[in-house]
Parts: sequence; C-alpha cells; structure tokens
Amino acid sequence: MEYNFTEIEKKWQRKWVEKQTYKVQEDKNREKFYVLNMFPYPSGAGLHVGHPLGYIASDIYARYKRLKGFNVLNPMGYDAYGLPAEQYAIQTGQHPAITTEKNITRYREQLDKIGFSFDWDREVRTCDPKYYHWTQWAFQQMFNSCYDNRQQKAVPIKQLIRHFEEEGTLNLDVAQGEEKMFSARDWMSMDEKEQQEILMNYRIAYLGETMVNWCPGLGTVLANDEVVDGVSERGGFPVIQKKMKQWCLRVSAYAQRMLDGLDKVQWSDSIKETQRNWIGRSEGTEVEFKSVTPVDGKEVENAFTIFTTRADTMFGVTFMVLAPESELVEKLTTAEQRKEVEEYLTYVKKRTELDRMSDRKVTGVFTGSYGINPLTGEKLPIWISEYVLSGYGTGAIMAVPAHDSRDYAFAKHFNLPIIPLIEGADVSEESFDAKEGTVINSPVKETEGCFSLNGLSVKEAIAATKKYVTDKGIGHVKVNYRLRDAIFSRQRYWGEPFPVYYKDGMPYMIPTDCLPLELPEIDKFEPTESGEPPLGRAKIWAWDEANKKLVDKSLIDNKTIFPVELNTMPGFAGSSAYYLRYMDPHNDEALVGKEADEYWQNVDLYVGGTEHATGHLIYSRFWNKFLHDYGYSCKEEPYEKLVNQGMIQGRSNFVYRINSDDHSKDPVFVSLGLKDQYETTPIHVDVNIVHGDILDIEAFKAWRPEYNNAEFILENDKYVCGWAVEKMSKSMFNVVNPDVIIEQYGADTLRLYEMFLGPVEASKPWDTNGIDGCHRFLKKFWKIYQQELTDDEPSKESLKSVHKLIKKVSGDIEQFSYNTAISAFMICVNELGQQKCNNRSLLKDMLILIAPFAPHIAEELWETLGQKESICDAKWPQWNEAYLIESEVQLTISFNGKARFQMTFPADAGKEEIEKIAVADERSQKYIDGKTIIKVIVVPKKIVNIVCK
Ligand code: ANZ
Repeated sequence: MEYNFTEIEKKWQRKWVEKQTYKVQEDKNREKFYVLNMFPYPSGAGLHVGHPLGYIASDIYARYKRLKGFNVLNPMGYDAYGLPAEQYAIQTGQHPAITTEKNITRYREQLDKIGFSFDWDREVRTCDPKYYHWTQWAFQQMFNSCYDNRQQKAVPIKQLIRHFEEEGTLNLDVAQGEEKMFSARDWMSMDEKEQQEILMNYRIAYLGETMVNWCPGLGTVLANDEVVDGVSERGGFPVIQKKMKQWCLRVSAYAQRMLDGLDKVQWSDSIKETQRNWIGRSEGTEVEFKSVTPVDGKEVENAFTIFTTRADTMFGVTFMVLAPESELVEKLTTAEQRKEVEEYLTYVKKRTELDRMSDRKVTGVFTGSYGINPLTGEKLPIWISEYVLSGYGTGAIMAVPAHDSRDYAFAKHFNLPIIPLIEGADVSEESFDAKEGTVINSPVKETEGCFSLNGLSVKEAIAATKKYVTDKGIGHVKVNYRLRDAIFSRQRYWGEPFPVYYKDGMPYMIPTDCLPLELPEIDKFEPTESGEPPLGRAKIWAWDEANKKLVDKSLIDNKTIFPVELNTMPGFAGSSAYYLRYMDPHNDEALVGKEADEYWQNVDLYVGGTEHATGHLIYSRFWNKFLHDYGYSCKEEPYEKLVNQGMIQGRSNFVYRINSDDHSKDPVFVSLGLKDQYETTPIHVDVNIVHGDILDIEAFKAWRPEYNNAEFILENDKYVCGWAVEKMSKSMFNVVNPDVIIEQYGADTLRLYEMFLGPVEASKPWDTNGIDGCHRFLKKFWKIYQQELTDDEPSKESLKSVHKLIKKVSGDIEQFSYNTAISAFMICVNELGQQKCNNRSLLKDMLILIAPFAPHIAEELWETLGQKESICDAKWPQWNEAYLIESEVQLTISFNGKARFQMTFPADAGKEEIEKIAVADERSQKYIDGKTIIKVIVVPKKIVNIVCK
C-alpha cells in the first residue's frame, strides 16, 4: 500500500475528535504533567511555519509523557484582546469581536491540520466574559489588598484599616507609594473620601499618578513605541509627558520574591538574568542633605534625601541633581532662576523616559539653591537634569563627576568642578569613554571622622561609609529595585472593562456577585470628541448601586447612580492567569477549584518566545504569587520549566531586474549566475513560486501585472534565484504557510521537518529545500511495515538497532534534542532495511517511539498491526542494555606503525586470540612479506601493530 498521507491524516484527525482521544480529566491514580504553550494572539495573517515550532516541540513532549504513563494536560486557547483587531476596527468599522472570531476560526483550522494533542474542551479566550470574569475578580482582590512587608505577603486591606484605627501609621510596614504619617486619632477624624485617598496609597491595585505619553491631537495615551521623535507615529501629532491617574499594580512589592523565585525554577540562565536585571536589585545608602535657598537676602533651609550606591565617594561630590518631576524643584527654585527652570521643564515634558535614558545629550538648569555636604559642610549647587529619573531611588542624587560618567559629562558641559578622590586619578574624557559607567577605583579610609583616600577596597570603603553615616544619623542602608509598578489602564476599547464605578471621584468595586461586567457595545471605536476613551461612547454605562445593575448614563445622579470606569485593562491582564483557568475552565464559582488546582498544581513545561521575558513572564509570576498568598494557587511559581523556542527565519528569494531608464519597456530579469554581467536591482520574489531556487517563470509572470510580459535571461534553460535569510514577514514575500506544506507532504512531514531543522532553542532559517528528505524518510518508514511481519525471534542486530533507538530517543526527548532523535530514526530505519527486519514486536516498539513526532502515520500503522486502542495510550518501550553490548569490535591493523586495514573481532576476544587472527589473515601475509615478526602490540579497542623485520 502507498503512503497516502492526506487520507491518513484526515482519518485520524477525525477519529481523535470522535473518540475524544485528547480529552483529559483529573485522575488521582495517575501522576499529572502539565504542558503549556504561550497562547497565540489570533492575527489576521494566520499561522506561518514559524508559529507552530514551539507547539510541535511541546506536543512531542506531551505525547511522550502520556506514553510514559502520565496524565497530561496540554491545552490551547487565544489571547484574543489586543490592538491589531482594534486598529482594524477603527479603520474599517468592523467590530473587533467579529474579526477576532474570524481569525480564531482560521487559526483553529490551521492548528487542527497539524495534528496536535490539545484538549480543546479546555479552550480559553481572554475576550470571553466567562473568562474575564476571573480577570476582573483578581483585579478586585488586588484592590482589596495591601502588601505586608513583614509577612512578605498580600493581606486584606481590612487589616490595614484596623491598624490605622488602633495605631495610625505607627509600627506600619506595608508597601506604599508615598510615605505618610498620621495617628489613629487623625484617621478617625477623616471623612470617607480622605480615608479612601489614604488607602489608595497601599492597595495592590491602585489609582496612581503616572507619567504617560499624552497626545492631545489624538486625545489618547500612546505606548512608547507609538511615539517617534516626540510625535505620534500615527498622524504625527505632538506628544507630551503628562501625569495622569491610571490603574497600577504594585508589582514592586513582590520584587524580592520575584528574585528569590528565580532560583527555584528551571529556566535558561539568560532569561533568568534578563529578569534579574529587570528587577534590578540595588543595595545602596540613602543620605540626607540639608539645603539652603536664598530668598530675599535670607537663606531658607530645607532637607532632602539622595540614593547612592557609592557612599564612599561623598568627598568627591561637587554638585547635586534633581529629577525635573521632583517635588523639590518647586521648593528649591529661586525667583531669579524660575524662568529658566520653567522653560527647561517644558522641554523635558516632550521627552519620553526612553529618550532620557538612551540619549547622551547633556541638558540641565541650575535651581539657585545649594545642598550642604554632611561630611564637609561644603556648599554644592543644586541642578535639575533629565538624566535623573523621578521614579528611581529618591529622584535626587549627589553628583560625583570624577567617578561617574554621566555626572562627569554634566560637569564638563556646565563647567562644574571635578574632584578626583585618588591623587592623580585619570579624569580625562578618554578614561570615561573607555570605561562605560563608573570608575571603580576610589578607595577611601576613615580617619578621625574624616576620610582619606587610600587603603580600603571599594567594597570595604562603601561598607565603612555606610556605617559612618548610619552611626551619625545622616543616612541608612536602602535596597532599591528597578522593577516598577505596572500601569494597568489603557484608553482603548478592545480589552477587559474595569468592574469599577466612581463615587465622589473615588473608585468603588462593583459587587463580586455582579461579575462579569461585560464590555458594552459602542458604535465607533475611537476616543470621544471630548478626549474620553472609547467607552465614553457606551450608553448603558452607569452603576445603579441600589439595584446592582448597569443603567443608562443619563440617569447618573451621583447619589445612587454613578459613572463607570472608561478605561480597559491592558494586554497582559488576560494572559496573567490563563494557565490556572485551563485547569478548571468551566468552573463558574472560581477561577480554579481547589481540587483541580491541587491536582494540576502548576505548569511543568512552558514553551514560548523570549520576547516575553520582561512582560508576560514578570506579570504572570506576580499575579500567581498574589493568588498564592490567598491560597487560590497552591504553587508560588507558575512555570517550573521554561523552554524558549528559537525563531524560524524566512529564506527569501530574489530575481535580478536589469536596470533600465525606460520604464515603458517590459522588464528583463537575469539569472543569478549571469547577473554580474549587467547592472541589476534585486527584487524579492514570492518564495511560493520558487522551487529549489529555480523560478517558476509562468507563475512569476502571473504574479504581478507588470511582469506579464517580462523577459528572462536563463542559464541552462533555467532561471536561478538568489537567496538570503531574513525575518519571516509578508513584506519579504518569504512567508511559508503550513497549509501548503501539509497539502504537499502531509502534517507528519511538516512536524518532523520543523524539528529536524535544528535544536528547538536555536533560531534557524526555513529552507524548504530539505523537506524532501524528511518526506522520503517517512515513506521508507511506511514501507518497512508493508512486509509480512513475523513473531519469530528477532536477529541480534535488529534487537540492537531498535534498542539503541529506544535509548537514544528517550534521552533526546528529555533533552528537547529532537533533531538528533530524528537522525537516529533515519539511521535505524536504514539498518532495519539492510537487516530485512520484519519482526512484529520490534517494529511495534519503533512505532511507539515515532508516535510523538509523527502521530498520524503511527496511528495508521498501529491499526494495521491489529491494535484496537489509540497509539497515544501505548506504553513507551524500555531498552535492554544487554542488547546494546557490542558483540564485535573493529580494530585497525598496522605494520611497523603504518595503518593498513580494518578487521572485525569478537568483542570478548583476548589479546592472544586477536594476535593470532590478525597474523593469520591473508592481507597480513602480504604486508609481512616473508619478514620475521618481532612482536605484536594489541591496544584494546584501537589497533594491532605488527612489528617485523
Ligand atoms: C554617587 C555615585 C558615585 C553614584 C559614583 C554612582 C557612581 P544603581 O546601581 O542603578 O542603583 N542615581 C540614583 N538615583 C538616580 C536617579 N533617580 N536617576 C539617575 N541616577 C540615579 O545606580 C545607583 C546610582 O545611580 C547612584 O549612586 C546614583 O549615583 C545614581 F562614582 O551616587 B551614585
């Protein structure tokens, strides 16, 4: 029988659905294994061959684990909220729900053709109210919580209220925004609104003032990548930095736990390092500086705190710098400097934080005030500059130009003094260019309350200074994290609505039993004319507190009927806890029931791209830790093992058009080998009309009207295209649709080939030229099973071939080294062919081994072997070491040190026996040629050297 992959694959895809082969249920008698892919955003373009790479890799593992007896959860769903559908809606008026649905249908068709073992009964879509019910619920839980630093966990905000009632802020150690101080009596005398405002400073989900890219022209906030050179990417309208109230998540409270957790998971070192840097733990010192501001001939005193990691450099401070947004700017700016300062602040408003950090431009302005160095009493001018960021440390620094490159650049630019801490220290420009960042050779030593510049290592010097300033009461040790709280509001339509309404300007939660709060219908998807987010267009969007329901906005009276939040949640909201929902997707009572959570625990293997290292993988770890604090998720870390699949790059093809000034003439294209004889321009050509780098000329002519009458200069009657490896993208015409490959070769070939391209984690080019090899292999594989099979004793060689394969494939799958496993299959099939192996039991074993890689062909052949159950439920074979022992060894036979030929010996032959056989061989006689054998040296497993004279 022929290998008719199209029929076979259709048949099994149908059967799997009919028999619910991939339906999974909790089963206490079997050990669980949870495999997860980062779920896709269903884009309009559909899948290209790069997308399924990770899914195939995880599917192989999932199938393998099932064969090893595990109860495997392998779900799939869609990250269905997001910008592209919304942009499309704005441009075309098409409702994003409709485009999303359409795209999902297309994705599903494509996925189904590849033969994954997903349990589709567990599908989640982030835009489904039944799903986002739990996103909204989690948000409300966060709103009603604060973070207790002592217990290092989230606790109900009620506990904080009790603390305020009893002690005010005394003995409080809770993660907070601004530091506040008040007594229990103060608290009790506050009205409801004041109390709510105070609580907002501690909530885990809170409304906070954050800097945003505000585009007045578009009436909306833009993401950093939507702003180019200070104007909106779309429309080119000016963008300014503006403080706006936005929902934020207090991710920063979890910074230390996020760091600690990294030690417990099996992720690649590089991703862990990226997260560590992102969290950015920095241990330093906060030091208080007094300041003086000349006002009407007098000096007004103030004080402020700076954060430094180099307390040891306090003798080198020559000026101080405030972040432009710092509240101190207002206090410390003198009348004389006011105009200049205001102009500078206007300039900074146009700069995004990214510009400020990456730009090497030196800008700044003097406030008119001076700081006092607590160690020397010296007066230091206080400047304002954009290189000091308001969100980090205290937003104020002591500048040490001799030992910090940015301070150095600033000092040079504004002609401020530079005091090296080491006599003769190199403070030339070159020394800073050469050493990026800080010069770390400024040891200081404490002598009589002062520092002299020698002796200690930097580390010791920092420690000594820390101790000194702490003892003197002018400073204390401080750990800072770069990790910021996450901004959680978007002024967009296609996202989860916040279950929030506003009473007297303060947010209140819609009762939990009224969730989900469904996304309302609106007629247009843009911001309103008055600059409100799109939800400002919703009519039934007011909360009736008494009747607990949404009502028409015109009824708002701010007594019982209140306005509802107009922002929606950002993209990462829906993906933050989806792995928990898959465990129990139909539960209407909880995000995940206790039983399901305790059974599935967390994801054992997570497969996805590295681009999520600082986004999704930070947010979902935070989200899970929060849920874990309340016992909703039994594990603290959501993803035990993480594998990052590489990118599949496109292999682009080019045709070479001969340059011509006359555009009315039909174009002429010259084949690759001849192109150097002309002046040409390379043009990307659709890879789907190129086969093995040979252009399908007719298809090319039909591709574009302007090529209908094109002419070609051929080599050997063929047009050979050039090629290059580039990103797989529509604009390069190098996108390969898996459907096309499946049609031509079948899904099993596609799966095998994607894995054969190279290690899962490596990026590699898609090169269709190699796919034939994989397809031929499957045909060969198929053929072996077409012979009459026997139950006779298998040959030793066949036993060895198959058991070698079992061992190799088992090990390789565990290591995700699928490409080497596939090579092993190819070798084994060749060996079995040569051995004419037709042993049923061995071939059955080999079938189970290939089932994770090529499930359709495996099922089909399994059935022909008379098996009634799916091969998915077979038992993974175990190799027997006894069969692997080599029965023969090959040795090189040399004469007087010269290697001449190879000979095979029984593996257990002793030295003497080897010597005898070697000397007796006919070929040996030729080399001995009548001479006398002086000695024979046998090096076991290597050579036999016959020395003769
Ligand atoms: C004096 C000094 C001397 C500093 C020296 C460095 C080198 P990390 O390690 O990233 O925590 N800094 C503090 N707050 C800042 C802010 N809001 N914006 C910009 N820079 C800020 O860096 C801490 C160092 O960065 C601090 O130590 C401070 O400069 C600066 F030879 O203080 B240092």
